[in-house]
Amino acid sequence: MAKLKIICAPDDRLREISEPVENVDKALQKLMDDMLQAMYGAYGLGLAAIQVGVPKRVVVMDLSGEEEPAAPQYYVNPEITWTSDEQNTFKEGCLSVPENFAEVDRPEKCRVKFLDYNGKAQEIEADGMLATCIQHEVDHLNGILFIDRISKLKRKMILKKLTKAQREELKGHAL
Ligand code: GNR
Ligand code: NI
Repeated sequence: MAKLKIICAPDDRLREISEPVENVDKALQKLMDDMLQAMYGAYGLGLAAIQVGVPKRVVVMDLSGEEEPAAPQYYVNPEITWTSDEQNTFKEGCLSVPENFAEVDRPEKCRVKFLDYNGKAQEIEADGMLATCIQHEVDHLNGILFIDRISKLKRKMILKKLTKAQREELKGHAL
C-alpha cells in the first residue's frame, strides 16, 4: 500500500483551492483508504487530501477514542450549509502544523452536505468536536489553516518555528 507523506506548512500546496470530485470510483476509494492509513499513522483525527498533495475535495476522519473500535468517516465534496450563531473555542492542532496548538473560535454547530464512501448523498448536523473538525477540514479544501484564524503575532511565531525546523531538516539531509 502506498504510504502517503503529509505536507507541513509553510508550503504553497496547502494554499491551493481543492477541486470538486466528479465520481466516487474505485480510484477515489483507494485514495481515501490510503489517506486513512496516513492519518492513523500520524495519530490525527482528520485529514484533507491536499495535506498529502492531492487537490481534491476529500476528507477522512475518525473521532473514536483509543479504547474504542475504529470509526472511519469519509466526506467527499463537503459543503457547510448552515452554521450556528453560537461560537465555541477549541484548542486545535493540525498534522500540517506539527507540535503547535492554539485556541480557535468557530461556530459551535454546523450542517454539512457531502457524498459518502459509496458516493451516496448525505446531510448531517454536527456539534462538539465533530463540528470543529469538519470546519477545520473544509478550511483545508479552501487553502485555509487554523493558524489563519488566530492572532497575527501567534501565527508569525508558529510559522517562524516551522521554517526553522524545515531548515534544520534540510541541513540533516545534506550531512
Ligand atoms: O489531528 C487533528 N486534531 C485536531 C484537533 C483539534 C481540532 C482539529 C483537529 S484536526 C487534526 C488533524 C488535521 O490536521 N486535519 O486536517
Ligand atoms: Ni489540519
